[in-house]
Amino acid sequence: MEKIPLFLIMALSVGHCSSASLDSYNITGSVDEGGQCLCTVILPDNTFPMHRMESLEISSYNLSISIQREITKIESYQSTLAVYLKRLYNLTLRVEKVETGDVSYTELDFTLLKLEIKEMESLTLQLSVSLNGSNTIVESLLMEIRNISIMVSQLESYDKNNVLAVRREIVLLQKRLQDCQKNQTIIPTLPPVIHGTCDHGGLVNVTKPFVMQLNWRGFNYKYGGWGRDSFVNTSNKNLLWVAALNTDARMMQVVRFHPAYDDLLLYKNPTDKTLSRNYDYSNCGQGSGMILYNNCLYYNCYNSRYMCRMNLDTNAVQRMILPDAVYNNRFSYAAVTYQDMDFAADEEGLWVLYSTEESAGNIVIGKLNVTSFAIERAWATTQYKPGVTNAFMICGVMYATRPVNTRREEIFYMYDTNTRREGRLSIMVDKMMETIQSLQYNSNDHKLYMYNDGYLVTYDVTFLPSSE
Ligand SMILES: *[C@@H]1O[C@H](CO)[C@@H](O)[C@H](O)[C@H]1NC(C)=O
Ligand SMILES: *[C@@H]1O[C@H](CO)[C@@H](O)[C@H](O)[C@H]1NC(C)=O
Ligand SMILES: *[C@@H]1O[C@H](CO)[C@@H](O)[C@H](O)[C@H]1NC(C)=O
Ligand SMILES: *[C@@H]1O[C@H](CO)[C@@H](O)[C@H](O)[C@H]1NC(C)=O
Ligand SMILES: *[C@@H]1O[C@H](CO)[C@@H](O)[C@H](O)[C@H]1NC(C)=O
Ligand SMILES: *[C@@H]1O[C@H](CO)[C@@H](O)[C@H](O)[C@H]1NC(C)=O
Ligand SMILES: *[C@@H]1O[C@H](CO)[C@@H](O)[C@H](O)[C@H]1NC(C)=O
Ligand SMILES: *[C@@H]1O[C@H](CO)[C@@H](O)[C@H](O)[C@H]1NC(C)=O
Ligand SMILES: *[C@@H]1O[C@H](CO)[C@@H](O)[C@H](O)[C@H]1NC(C)=O
Ligand SMILES: [Ca+2]
Repeated sequence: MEKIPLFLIMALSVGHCSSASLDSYNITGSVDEGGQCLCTVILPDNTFPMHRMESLEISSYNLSISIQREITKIESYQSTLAVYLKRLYNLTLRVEKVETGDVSYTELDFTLLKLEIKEMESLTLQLSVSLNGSNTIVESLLMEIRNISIMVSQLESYDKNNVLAVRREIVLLQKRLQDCQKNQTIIPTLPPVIHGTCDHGGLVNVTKPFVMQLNWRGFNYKYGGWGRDSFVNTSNKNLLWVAALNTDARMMQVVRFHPAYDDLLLYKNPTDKTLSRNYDYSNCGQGSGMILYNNCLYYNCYNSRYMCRMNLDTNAVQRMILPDAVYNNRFSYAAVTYQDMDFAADEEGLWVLYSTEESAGNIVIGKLNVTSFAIERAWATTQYKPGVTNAFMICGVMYATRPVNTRREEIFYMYDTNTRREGRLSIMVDKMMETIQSLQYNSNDHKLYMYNDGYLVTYDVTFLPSSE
């Protein structure tokens, strides 16, 4: 019996096993004929795969080291990611600001934004490569960065058409204007005419166009009108309105106002008035013949023979039928749609230029009584309305334009309501874009306001002296 532990120790030393596993071995003892004590130990597997176990241990150790390494890697990625996300958020905020027009953007801003986006993109790409592209967070990050990059490019290309280009144009034009003013001190000019009066001999010329800017809704909004309050004694000479029609070239749904000229230039401090209410479009406007007169916006009510008048203070909209007037694009102007009614204002009051079936499409000049909001007198001209591109009134005289070519327009026709006489004349008007969507005169500054395929343009008019 004394030998048993020896056997056991030997067996165990082979297996390098701990004593805890003793129970699992079948040990039987017996005494043979010679009185020797025999002990048999049956091991379930006498060749325990020690080498495999060892290699397993090493692998496991190797694995735990590499996992540890991956974990520290991921931790560092996560902190990098957090930084990136913060920067992305910052970028997004700034792009949004640029997009909503809260800031006046410059070329520098764009260059900076683009540089930063590029840097972020390359860093994130590196991250993605080292993570072997299997990380969804990094993938979505990359996608967001690419989205932002696309957005900035779009904004920039949009801007190229717009503010930057127009601003450069404005600077050039302003310089030319200054030059011109300097030269004018030498060249004798026509005597000045007091604004708001008719103490002159009629229209003789208009200046080169002065481009203000692109309308606030963008390049695609080619249709509409803009200007200031055209009432001689207006209480708000600084207020500017811009009515860009929807892209259907028909509906005026929203009108924007700026309190001053600088605000308009920088797209600042806008007030928008929406004319539709809960899918009711009846108070919306139709065509680009609208005008602001004595704090009221006058326009053709949508899809109707009615004239609309919205009070800017109360937002109340009054409607009045324009008897016999055709509407819904029956006799609009050449190259523009739905301008069946063209409102005009001058030193003598408010007018509406329209056509009737009886007039066979020729222009009818109606004088509006703003108290009763009705036509108090009308004059029939012999000028076919679709044969002219637009018209405006100065001192009771209607002037109409027609195209010479894509860059030039001619004021070629006039009708004097004071004498009931019509006549021909030829005053050339340079234009920036091809189509005149709206053209009206403002007696407070002797300017013509033109909406030229989305661009806001003004001209100064010159009059003959009254002695002539
Ligand atoms: C040990 O072996 C005997 C005979 O070989 C068998 O009867 C017995 O059940 C075994 N005991 C264990 C715990 O395996
Ligand atoms: C464990 O890591 C060492 C050193 O990196 C290497 O030599 C060995 O082959 C690895 N063993 C296994 C099983 O991966
Ligand atoms: C965005 O980052 C710029 C410069 O790093 C910093 O001046 C600005 O305050 C940040 N804006 C926000 C909203 O975190
Ligand atoms: C990335 O995965 C490929 C196979 O999908 C592999 O060959 C390559 O070694 C991996 N790279 C890294 C850095 O893990
Ligand atoms: C990226 O833009 C696409 C389409 O403009 C949009 O479907 C996607 O959700 C945007 N992805 C992110 C991460 O903003
Ligand atoms: C003004 O006069 C100068 C010299 O007389 C001339 O070079 C320049 O072109 C003129 N500018 C304009 C706008 O007429
Ligand atoms: C009218 O004005 C334009 C632009 O200022 C000028 O070039 C032209 O000579 C003027 N025409 C007349 C008849 O004064
Ligand atoms: C404008 O005001 C002046 C003086 O207050 C007045 O004589 C004139 O009739 C007014 N014009 C209009 C169109 O109301
Ligand atoms: C304008 O209408 C009002 C109210 O109907 C009337 O009292 C006034 O005489 C009209 N004015 C003219 C010039 O007809
Ligand atoms: Ca007009």
